[in-house]
Amino acid sequence: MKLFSKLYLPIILSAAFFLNACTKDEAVTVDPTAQLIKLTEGYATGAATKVLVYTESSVINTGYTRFYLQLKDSASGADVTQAQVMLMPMMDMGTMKHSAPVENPVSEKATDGLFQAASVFIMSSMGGSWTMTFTVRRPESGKRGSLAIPVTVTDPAKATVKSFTAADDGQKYFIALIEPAQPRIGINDFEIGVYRKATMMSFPADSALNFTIEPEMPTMGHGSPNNVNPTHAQLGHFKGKVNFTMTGFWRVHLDALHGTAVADTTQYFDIEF
Ligand SMILES: [Cu+2]
Repeated sequence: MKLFSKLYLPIILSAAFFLNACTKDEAVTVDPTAQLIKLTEGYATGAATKVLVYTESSVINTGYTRFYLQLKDSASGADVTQAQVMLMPMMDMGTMKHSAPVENPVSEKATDGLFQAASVFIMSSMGGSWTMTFTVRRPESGKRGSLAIPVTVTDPAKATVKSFTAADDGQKYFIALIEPAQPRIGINDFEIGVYRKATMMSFPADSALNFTIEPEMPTMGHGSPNNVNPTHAQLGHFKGKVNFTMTGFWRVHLDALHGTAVADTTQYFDIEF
């Protein structure tokens, strides 16, 4: 009997725990904003919609920044899960204004109650003041309105957005490092967002460039094998693999080409972990 209980009690206990955990999971609805930071909230005046703005960090750096919007009807307070959402970042530099690359939500339907978008802040607030305008259009009423918020943008210790003027076509391009966000030893996802400056107000995603990457540990004089050059996936996002064989300071050199015509060979991303 003693042996029996010793053997089976842990099994019975873990089974009970497991069943309990299952029923609990079904009852509790997961808050989609639990891992996010609420930046601010306000009203998209004209659209009768309250806009709650979430980000992944309370500090907004230059580079690729995701925004998560939760919308509520300003009269009823009910969740709004169907809407057209558009972002417009604007930097006022005193003598001139310019925008930045944006990714509007890919669908008019919210995912887990959130509309996900992104912007690439190409300068810090040292150079002027950023305003992000969220425009919401409610399809059932056709009502449209906007919420504009000030955004303070700081430069991170290591830049995650680079720009160059291409040697072959004379166009200006912005490259934002998206992955690895949490670098580790071994093969990491490598992802960049690529945008062309069409005008001061328009920075469309670009898929025409192709890239080669080469990681280097500058202080140790070696690189790494088995890297995969990033290729275009969608919306100007290029995906590849980068191999960090040890911790420390890595410089990932990035060459940009149009076919075989060299566009730029001067850029790199520094990554330290
Ligand atoms: Cu600027």
